[in-house]
Amino acid sequence: MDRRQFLKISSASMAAMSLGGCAALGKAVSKKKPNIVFIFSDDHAVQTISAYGSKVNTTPNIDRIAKNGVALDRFFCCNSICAPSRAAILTGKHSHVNGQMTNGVVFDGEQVTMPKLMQKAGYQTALIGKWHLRSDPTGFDYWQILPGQGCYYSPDFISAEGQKRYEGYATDITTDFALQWMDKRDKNKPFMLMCQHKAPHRTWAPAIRHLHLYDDIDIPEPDNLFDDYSGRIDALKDNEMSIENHMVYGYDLKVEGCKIKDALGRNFGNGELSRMTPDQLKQWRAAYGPKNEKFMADYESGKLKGKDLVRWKYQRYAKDYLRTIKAVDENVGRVLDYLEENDLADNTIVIYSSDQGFYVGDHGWYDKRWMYEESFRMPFLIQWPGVTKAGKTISSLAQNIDFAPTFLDAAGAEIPDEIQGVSLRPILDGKAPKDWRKGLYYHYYERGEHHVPAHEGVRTDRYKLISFYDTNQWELFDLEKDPKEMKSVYNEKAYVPIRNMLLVELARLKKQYNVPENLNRRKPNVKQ
Ligand code: SGN
Ligand code: CA
Repeated sequence: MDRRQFLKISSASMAAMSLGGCAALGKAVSKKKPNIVFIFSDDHAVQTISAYGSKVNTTPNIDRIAKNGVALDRFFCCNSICAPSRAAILTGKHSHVNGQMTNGVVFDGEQVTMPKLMQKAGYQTALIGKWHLRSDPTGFDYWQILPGQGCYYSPDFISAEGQKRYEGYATDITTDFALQWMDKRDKNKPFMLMCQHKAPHRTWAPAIRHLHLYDDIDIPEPDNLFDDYSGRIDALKDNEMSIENHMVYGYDLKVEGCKIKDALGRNFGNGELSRMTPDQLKQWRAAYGPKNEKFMADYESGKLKGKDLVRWKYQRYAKDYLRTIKAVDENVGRVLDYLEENDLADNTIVIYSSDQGFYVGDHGWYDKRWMYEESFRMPFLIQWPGVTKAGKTISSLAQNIDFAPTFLDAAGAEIPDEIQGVSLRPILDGKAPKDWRKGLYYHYYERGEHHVPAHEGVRTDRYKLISFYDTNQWELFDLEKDPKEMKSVYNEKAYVPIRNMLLVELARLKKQYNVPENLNRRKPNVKQ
């Protein structure tokens, strides 16, 4: 749709905006439709946000959203990988329905999506930053996206006019574009802005101003950094995402020129360096160079080996990951300040979230994909003037398919029946309705990078059942007794009733969401 067509449709729907639509805003302080600012990052683990009790860093600006509004602490994705999570957000549907089951396929932007419905409801829509869905964005009046995964330094952006490189740091530039768009938008219409950062995605390249952050401290290690994977399925041992074995020295760990290979025989360098200005490169080398020299000396003399070497890698990785989060947090602050300074805060819903969680040494890993809590959970902090009760934590089960219906609800628009998620509005005051959902469905389909097997499962308030169907293996976790999921109780006699209850719930959810039998199976299911 071109801009003229959009204006026609949006002005028609504005004219059609009924009193009923406004009434749907309920207790909202303003009679005007609220704006929505959706700040979204890539791979940001809940355990690295202080509003969720992080032990490793503080995020004062992200926390502002939780203080002004609420944090949901049982918010999950339906498929813990980038493009599928983004597609679920845009469509309000599970991966098998919206077609984005893996990162490898092109998103079908012709289907009904929330941004298009928001336009119909009279909203101006903008998307800035990481997109990763391979097709051009649809349903946005303005878009400016990173190609593919995007880069941290001197990033290229693609807009309707073509591709252009910008000097600077991606997290800052993405926010610059977002603020510029808010300045130049049509001030007579409500708006939805999706501001989507590349950070803190691999290769965790910090901004120059943060290169020395955390230099003088040790980041606390998770208790299960040295997980031996006993008591769970065999596939855990076969992962290719461990800090010990699968970090590339030159690439992930930023030991420039390092020839040591990882367990997969890799020893390439980091492409960000070739995108830096001479001055940035000088500062980068001044920060990493002396530390890398010490590392090489300790490694070559045999002083750094075994668990100490893993610990060194963990520190290098965790510090860089947290440094990139520092820039995200600062930029969240810039957006919040902008809204406050421009009298928009009282009528704007602000959300901070990320496409999935991440392992920050938990289970000895980096990356995501598994249905275990650290990558299954997503941060979700929301301030919604007149709806959220300041400072509350909400523990009702919620999922990324709920974004679309929540936004449509806020806009006073109809939520089409085909949307599988539900509006979160009824739980945002902390009092969940009695019939609120009791189980969530999850399905990861890929069988590729990082060697995580395909699996599906169900999570309730307390339990999680996972089916690794390629090998017909199951896991069951009692999250109250074993929050870190270190031992499956699937085969324990005491858990047979729970197991049966979860099997029924899984079947019920699959029926509810129209999951075809044997979906993604290589061979027909064998009953266990
Ligand atoms: C890249 C990363 C992987 C990551 C996938 C998916 N490798 O391939 O570590 O799991 O993206 O991430 S990298 O060397 O290119 O960084 S996702 O967030 O886009 O789904
Ligand atoms: Ca991601």
